[in-house]
Amino acid sequence: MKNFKRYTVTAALPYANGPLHIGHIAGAYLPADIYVRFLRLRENDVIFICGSDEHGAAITLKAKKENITPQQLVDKYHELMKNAFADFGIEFSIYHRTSTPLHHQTAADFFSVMHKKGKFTEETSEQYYDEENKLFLADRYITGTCPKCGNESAYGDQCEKCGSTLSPTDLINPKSVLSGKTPVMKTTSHWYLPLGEHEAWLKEWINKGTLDGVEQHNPAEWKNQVLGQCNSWLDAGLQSRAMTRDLDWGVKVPLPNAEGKVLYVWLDAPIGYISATKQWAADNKTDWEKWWKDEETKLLHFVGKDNIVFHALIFPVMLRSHGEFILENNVPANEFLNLEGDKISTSRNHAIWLHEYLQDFPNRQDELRYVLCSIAPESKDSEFTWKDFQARNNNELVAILGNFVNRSVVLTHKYFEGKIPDVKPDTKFLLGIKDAYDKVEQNIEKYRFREALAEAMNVARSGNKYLADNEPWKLINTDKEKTAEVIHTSLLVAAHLSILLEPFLPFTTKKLRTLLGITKPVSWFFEETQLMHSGQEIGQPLHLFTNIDDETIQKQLEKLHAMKPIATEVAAEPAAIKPSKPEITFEDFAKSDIRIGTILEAEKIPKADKLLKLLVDTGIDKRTVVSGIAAYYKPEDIIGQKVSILVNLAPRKLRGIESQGMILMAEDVNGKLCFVQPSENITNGGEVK
Ligand code: B3M
Ligand code: ZN
Repeated sequence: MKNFKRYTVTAALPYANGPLHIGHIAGAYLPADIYVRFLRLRENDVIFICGSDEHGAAITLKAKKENITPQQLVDKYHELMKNAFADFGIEFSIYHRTSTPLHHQTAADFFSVMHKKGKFTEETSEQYYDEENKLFLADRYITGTCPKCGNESAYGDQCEKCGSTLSPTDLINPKSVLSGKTPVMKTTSHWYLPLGEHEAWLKEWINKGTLDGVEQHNPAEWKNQVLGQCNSWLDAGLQSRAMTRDLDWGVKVPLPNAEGKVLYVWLDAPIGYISATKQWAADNKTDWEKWWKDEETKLLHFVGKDNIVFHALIFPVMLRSHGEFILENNVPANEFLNLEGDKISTSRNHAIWLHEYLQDFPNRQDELRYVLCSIAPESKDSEFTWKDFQARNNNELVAILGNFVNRSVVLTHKYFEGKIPDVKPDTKFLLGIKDAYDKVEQNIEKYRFREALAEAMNVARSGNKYLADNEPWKLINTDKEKTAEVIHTSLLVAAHLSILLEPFLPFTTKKLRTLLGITKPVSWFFEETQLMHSGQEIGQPLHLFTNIDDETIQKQLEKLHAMKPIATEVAAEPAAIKPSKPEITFEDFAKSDIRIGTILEAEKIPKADKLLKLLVDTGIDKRTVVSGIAAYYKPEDIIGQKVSILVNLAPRKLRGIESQGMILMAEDVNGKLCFVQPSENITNGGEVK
């Protein structure tokens, strides 16, 4: 077995063209973060690299649809994703971007080295060209009918309906996304990576873990699904792949006569790990090269299942062709996480978005981290349901972990003035607890995070059992000395939990250490005496977790169902669209006086589930309006909200409160309501006409 001095851990660079959902987190980022936190606790030298993947046709296309530049698009999502990761406690050493000059230079240099060494072949081919816009169409810029399933809006690289991988010439009746016209065939040339030439050494490296007979990694540590995917590609025979594209957004091909050509996004993105490391090293005034070129560095790529081939076959070919780099030790990829009986889908809006979870469940990052780790799709697809989330929170975090800590602290205050009692703890019992370190460690090292977390939670279970067996609340009447021993021991178990659970629940373990009076930064190797000493003051009892009620879960379920895209709902249920009302004249309409206002106050109305009482600044006055929106908005969330309000509606009494006007709401086919707002900031009193 090789010994390693340091770790370079990467997590897939997400495309900066949409927010993150729980599938991304469970697939790559949470396991990577747990692994890195574990390495840091064990005082290893480690860097944790990630950033936004900001190139590629998917980005230019989305920018075009939103009528903004690709740079504006990636700027927007880069910030959103960076913040969501940070808020969720995913602690990268750096979260870089591939649109930076440093990355462009690094990727161009990498390409040049490979090119000089003759690692590419130049090939010409016929490709679709949009004559109106005078450009070659990237695969995503062509739509047409899928030859496999007949879907009329399949893309040139993939049919999202049946999942088939396509090439643009497979499409029946192809159309340019830009002009809507039928594209023509035109000759273009590109640089190809002849992957077939690398098959022999890839087979040896993947399956034996050796390169020219020299040990590199242990294939037994690779997951079956990763080996399986690689071997099925290798068995089918690897084809040459074009490594450049005709596009104007991306890293320019650093060669003469390459006008209008950029590097293929899957060539430049993994180099993004290297450029990010360079930036991190510059920021920290240290050397970057040892993290990528020294044989004693363990390089690991955490990715989702759809990224396996790029990381386990193509990137190694690039690194070896370049010649100066080490290859990765492992690609511990996860499978997919499903949601409430269905695949997570961005295009169908069937997802739980990370930034929305963080808004809906403020300061409850660890609850989601706990559940996503407990159900992580480590060896096969798995499923998230809100009911299961609730059950794991209430029955495990609250009832086992939170309860154990709370009881230990309460008893310390009740019998020992809130201080660690000055007696020896129960060393025999604690010995059993210490076994957990080995178990957690062995599982984490094999990338079995579910099992590792379960082992750590077993320590809290043992703690509860220890309290139940010894009954210190009874023991105190007969044997104060023994009671002191039990309490001291329980507090030490809590201290161990604050270390064992640190990789999984970093927010909670920090709170727990503060509660226990542990002030110094912790290490996996700490002795008990380094954590706790007799007389140490314990904080006031608190609940680390609280129950999540049915109503909260129901709201999330409703939100998920309401999020289904309206277009499909309409197609499925055309009757749900109400027919138009009878015709009116302009004069009829002009009788309505609609103004822009701001909600100043909002409160629930007792015994009226649907209604909220609002105080609205209409610009004319401040008035009370009763509105039937309680199922969709929490009072505290809508204070300061701009609304449109019908101000000349005759006042009417609702539940004994006089409502002076009506807030305008838009309602979709499912009955979901949302405010009708001006698209720009208009002062209160502004007229809607
Ligand atoms: N951006 C694909 C993805 O987000 C791609 C990963 C790049 S890792 C170098 O799934
Ligand atoms: Zn299809």
